[in-house]
Amino acid sequence: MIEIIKADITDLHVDAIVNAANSSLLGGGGVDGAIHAAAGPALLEACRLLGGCSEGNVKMTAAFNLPAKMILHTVGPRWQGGQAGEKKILTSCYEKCLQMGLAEGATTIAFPAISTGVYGYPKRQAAEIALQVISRYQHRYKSIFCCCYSDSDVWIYKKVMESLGLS
Ligand code: AR6
Repeated sequence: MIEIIKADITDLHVDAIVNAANSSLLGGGGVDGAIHAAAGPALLEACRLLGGCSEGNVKMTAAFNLPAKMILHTVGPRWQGGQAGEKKILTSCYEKCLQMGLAEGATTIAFPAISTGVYGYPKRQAAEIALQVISRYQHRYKSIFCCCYSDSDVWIYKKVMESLGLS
């Protein structure tokens, strides 16, 4: 099942939450900053051991003080106008997180709107990619949450769900 919700992803009791990180994996602003702040300093120590992560890939840590069981850290593309492979990279982020979640036994997973904050990816286009990939995996999870941080993002996701025939 695909569920569009408005929430702070750090509050969610799910098996896996996805972090929209940068390639250092050493923290930042936005959802990354919120996850590190809520998980506690042990998360940074765990991330230091991972040796970074390239765009479109994913690395996993425990979730420490968060209610989730694991964090899947993925690095989305920086928007550069759309001709720099951004779509392929963002697709890869969603696919690799969903694959790793399955491999780790997750049945519930929550995604933020990867790349749509600091990295500037147009929100509707990003939601289309997110929902296209997620729809291919929805039957392999109990719930896949699209965790929006604003009412306007919820609206965009719901519109895209309708336009893709998913609602
Ligand atoms: N829960 C859910 N969603 C959130 C939360 C939260 N607590 N906080 C922000 N969002 P961004 P990016 C939404 O900028 O664009 C960091 O510095 C936010 O409204 O967090 O992938 C990293 O270290 C937006 O819709 O990630 C990188 O350097 C979405 O999360 C860089 O930003 C993603 O916004 C990554 O940029």
